[in-house]
Amino acid sequence: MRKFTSSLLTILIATSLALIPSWAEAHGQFVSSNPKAGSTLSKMPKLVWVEFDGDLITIADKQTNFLTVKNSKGRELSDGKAFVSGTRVGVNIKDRSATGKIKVSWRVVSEDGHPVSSFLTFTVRK
Ligand SMILES: [Cu+2]
Repeated sequence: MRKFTSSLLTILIATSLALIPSWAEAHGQFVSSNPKAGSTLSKMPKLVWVEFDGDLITIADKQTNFLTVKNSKGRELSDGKAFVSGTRVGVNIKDRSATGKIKVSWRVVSEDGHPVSSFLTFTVRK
């Protein structure tokens, strides 16, 4: 019964979140990323991820956590399929030829059920 109640609560929270525009607040805190924010690399990594200080909320069959990786022209470099593993959201890079300033943006649902969105940048210089 408790399990049913908590999953019902999760659905209710997620449904109400979908109706609220995203905003950045200090809920789930950014902890780390690959690549590091502000770093310079010689090649695009295969995988980009962002880590938070608590588990991200996922709901079966529904995407609640988003991560995009774009070049300076705004072209998406990932395969568009963000995946969550505990405290991390990651995405595979399909175009690893990109250079210049790369922007990693996210919108995730943090452990307390609140949406968190922000971004970081890194640079690829061959
Ligand atoms: Cu919160």
